[in-house]
Amino acid sequence: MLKDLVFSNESYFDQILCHFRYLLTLFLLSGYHKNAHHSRMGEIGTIESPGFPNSHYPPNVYVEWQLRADPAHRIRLEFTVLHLEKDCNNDFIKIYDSLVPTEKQVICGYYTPNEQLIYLSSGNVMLVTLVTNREKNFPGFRATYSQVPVKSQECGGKLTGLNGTFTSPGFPSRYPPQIQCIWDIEVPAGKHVKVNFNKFSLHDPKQNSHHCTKDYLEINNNRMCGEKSTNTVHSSRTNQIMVKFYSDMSYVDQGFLAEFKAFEPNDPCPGKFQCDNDVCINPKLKCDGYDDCGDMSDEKNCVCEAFHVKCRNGFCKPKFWHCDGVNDCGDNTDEENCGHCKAGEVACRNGRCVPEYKKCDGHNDCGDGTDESESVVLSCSEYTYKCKNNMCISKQNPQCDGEQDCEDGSDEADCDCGTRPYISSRIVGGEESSEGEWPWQVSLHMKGQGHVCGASVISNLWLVTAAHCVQDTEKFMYSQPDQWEAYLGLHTQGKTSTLTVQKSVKQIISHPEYDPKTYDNDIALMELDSPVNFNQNIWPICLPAATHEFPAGQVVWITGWGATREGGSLASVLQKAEVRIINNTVCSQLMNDEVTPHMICAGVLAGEVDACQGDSGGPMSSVDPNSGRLFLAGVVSWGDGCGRKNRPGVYTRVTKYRSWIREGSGV
Ligand code: 4AZ
Repeated sequence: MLKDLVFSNESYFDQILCHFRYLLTLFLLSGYHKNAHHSRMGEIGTIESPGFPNSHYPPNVYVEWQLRADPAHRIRLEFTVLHLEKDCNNDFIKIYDSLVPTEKQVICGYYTPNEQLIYLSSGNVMLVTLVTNREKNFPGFRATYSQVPVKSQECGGKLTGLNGTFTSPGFPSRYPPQIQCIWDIEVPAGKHVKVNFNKFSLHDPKQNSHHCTKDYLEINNNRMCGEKSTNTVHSSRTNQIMVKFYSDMSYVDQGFLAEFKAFEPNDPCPGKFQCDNDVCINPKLKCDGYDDCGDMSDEKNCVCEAFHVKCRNGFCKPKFWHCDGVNDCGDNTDEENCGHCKAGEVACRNGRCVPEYKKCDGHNDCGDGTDESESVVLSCSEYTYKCKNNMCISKQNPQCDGEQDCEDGSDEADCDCGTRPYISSRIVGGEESSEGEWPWQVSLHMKGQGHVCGASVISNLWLVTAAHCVQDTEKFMYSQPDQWEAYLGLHTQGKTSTLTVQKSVKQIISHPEYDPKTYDNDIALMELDSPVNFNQNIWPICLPAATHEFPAGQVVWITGWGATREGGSLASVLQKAEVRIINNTVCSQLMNDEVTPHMICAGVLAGEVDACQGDSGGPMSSVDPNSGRLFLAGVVSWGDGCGRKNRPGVYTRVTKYRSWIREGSGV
C-alpha cells in the first residue's frame, strides 16, 4: 500500500540536486511530452501512459500532465490501473500539489493499491509526471481526473446527538495536503462520549508514529499518527470531546473514518464485555483463546477448560495450539514439553537441542545452523538450502528473500514471482477478494460444465493443479487436455475483462503415483497451448524450494470459486480466507491417520473457514515474512466435509514435488 510511496521533503540543497537531476533526465530522455487539461464541472477526463492499454509504455520518456480546475475547486485524480516497474528509481509517477516540478510536495512511486487510489490537490492545480528508463517497461497507468468544490469537502465543525460519523476530508480518497479540521463533539449532558476508528491510516515515511509532527489526529490531547487497528477507541470523561486533524504540505495518506457514540458513564458497554482499551466485544469471545480486544484483556483471568492449555501467565489457549511452533501463550508455556528439548533450550531443525544462550553466538551449535540467523555453509541435508553450485547453506527459506545467500546468487535468481503487480479496487467462511489480489489463481473449466477446479500459474506456460481434478470418470474425460479451458486473470465467473486470458491446454502431467484412494501425491501439471502474457491480474506464484519450511501456526491464504458451504453452490466472485498451518501429527490424529508426509494441513480448528468442493487444485498461498513474496505452500486436495470443527483442510505439500515439477515443466 502506501508504504511503497516515497515522499521527499527535500532540503534546499536536495532541491537543487533534484532539479539538476531533472534537467539531466530530460536531456537523456528520448521522449518529452507535455499535456495540459482543464477540468470542467461534471466532466471526467482521462490521462494514461503512452500506448496504454495496447502496449507497454515506451522507454526513456518524460510525460507531464498539468491539471487545472476552476477556482475554489480541487483536482481529484483516481488511478484505475497502475502497473509500473517496482523500483521507483527506474520508472515512476510523481504527483505534485502545484504546476511545476520544483515544489516540495512530491508523491512518488510505484503502487500496489488494494483500495481506491485517489489523490486530491489542496488548491486547483496538480501536476502528474511519468518518467521511464531504458529497461523493463510495464503496461502503465490510466487515471481519471475531475474537479470537486472545496466547499463539498469542508471538514470539522460541531457534531451533536447520540452518535455519528466523521472522516478526514475526501475519505476514502487520500486527504489533501495542508489542511486542518477541528470537530467539537457534544453528546447529551450526563453522558460520556467515545470515538472509535474504523479506519486509521496517517502514515508518513518521514514520521515516527510515536512522535507525530507531520500529519496527525489529536484527541484528548493525545496525538495519533501512523496506522492503527480498528480496535482504537478514545473515551471522554465529560459529554464533550475535541478532535483535531492536521495535514502538512508533504506526503498524504488515506486518512480516517471515525464514529462517535454517547454512553452512560456507569455502563460503557451495555450487554457486552468491556476491554481495558474501552473496546466493547461480544461476551462469548471472552476466554476463547483469541485476542479479540486487541490488548488481550478478554483473555485474562480465565478459568481454563479441558480443551485448553493452561498458560502460566493465566491465559487459556486451545489444546491444538500446543507445540505448533507459535508462542501463543506469550510466555511459551504452550511450546514447552514438546518432545525432547527442555525449557531454556532451542530446538534445532535437525532434532538436536542447544541451550538458548548459544543462539546467535556466532557458533553453529545445532550443526544445521538453526541457532544462527546468518547463513552458514554446511554439508547438505534435508535442513539446508542447496544453491545451484551445490553448496548448501543453513539459512531458513533464503529463496528470493532479497539477500544473496548463495555465493553464486542462485537463491535470488528467478524471483519474478509471488508479488501482486496491481490490486485494484469458495471457500467456506471467506470473503471476496479484490481484483488482481491473487494473480496466479486460475479457474479450470471443463467444456460444457463450467468451473470445475482451481490451479496456479507457475510460469507463462505451466499451471499446477490437483491430480484428482484430471482423473477420468465414467462420464467425463478429465484427463484429456482438449476438454479443458483455463481462465487466467479471472475475478468473477462469467465476466471476463481485458485482463482475462482464456487458454487451451496442450498437455496434462498427472503425478504417476497419485493414489485416488488415499489422495497421496495429489498434484498435476498443465501446459498451456501458448505462453500467456503476464499482466496485473496474471502473475506467477513462487515455488518453494524442497527445504522451504511452512511452520505450524503460520498464516496462509486459500482462494477459489468453490462452494461457500458444505453442499452449497459455487461462488461467483473469487473468495479468499485466512487459515493457519496445522502440525502434521495433530492433523493426522484429527483426520483418522490419513495424512501422509506428502500432505500439509491448514484450517481454523474452531470450524467455519475452509476450502470446499470446487476449490480443489487451487493454491494455498503463503506470504514469506521476510520478502513479502507469496509461495505455493499447498494445492487444495481433500477434507472431511467443509468447515467442520476439528476437520482441517488437507493440501498437497508442494515442497515434496519441487524436483518433479522441474522435471515435468522445466520451471
Ligand atoms: C473437494 O471436494 C474438497 N475441506 C476440497 C477441499 C475440502 C473438501 C472438499 C476441504 O474438492
